[in-house]
Amino acid sequence: CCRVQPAIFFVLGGPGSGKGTQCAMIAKALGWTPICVGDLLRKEALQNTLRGNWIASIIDEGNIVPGYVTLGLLSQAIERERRKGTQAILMDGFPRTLDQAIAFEKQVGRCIAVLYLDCSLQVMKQRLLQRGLSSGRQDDVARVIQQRLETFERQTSQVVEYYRQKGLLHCFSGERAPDEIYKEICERIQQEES
Ligand code: UP5
Repeated sequence: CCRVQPAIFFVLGGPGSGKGTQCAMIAKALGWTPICVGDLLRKEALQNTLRGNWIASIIDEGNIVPGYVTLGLLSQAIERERRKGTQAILMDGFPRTLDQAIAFEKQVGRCIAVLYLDCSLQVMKQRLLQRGLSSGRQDDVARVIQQRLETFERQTSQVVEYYRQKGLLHCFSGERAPDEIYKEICERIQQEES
């Protein structure tokens, strides 16, 4: 019952900046656990209930699901990991707003660091349009991609500033090959640990 909380790293960046790709690579290398918040929400959206349909409609407009819903799902997921004795969690794509960042701090705790993937809007858009050809994700279509990019600029950039001011932000250029980005992130994590 008395296991310590896993260390939490937030992985942020615009839609298509490579958060999921990097989380998978780092998690595999370091034995950490990735939690893709978008996946948790998409799973909920599949439930054919009022709540599920409501979440689906928000995602399909490229908007942000209210923090209390996301935090509820996240708290359960973190608790499952805590019971398993997970050492560290890579939180892929959360928090999306400043309110969510502050609510997480109050309800769950502090993150250790924030890994931010910096990518131009053009590159992100191109990647998502390309992925949309085969991903089957309903939000990987031009109209919703545009909306997701705007939502990111309007809301999530404030979160990035918040962590920059706290000195927790680690910025990486997300426009290089996945392997290069991954190596730089791992080096930075090792520096932090030593
Ligand atoms: N790719 C990746 N890295 C590359 C590289 N270095 N070079 C070239 N190509 C690269 O990658 C996207 C695509 O780019 C892939 O085809 C990949 O091969 C290629 P990925 O690693 O998936 O990027 P990622 O940043 O994870 O993109 P994703 O589309 O998953 O980001 P989103 O933030 O849009 O999606 P997410 O699943 O997190 O959220 C979806 C929706 O859920 C949100 O729009 C929102 O409506 C909702 N949501 C909330 O409301 N609250 C939350 O807290 C989280 C989500």
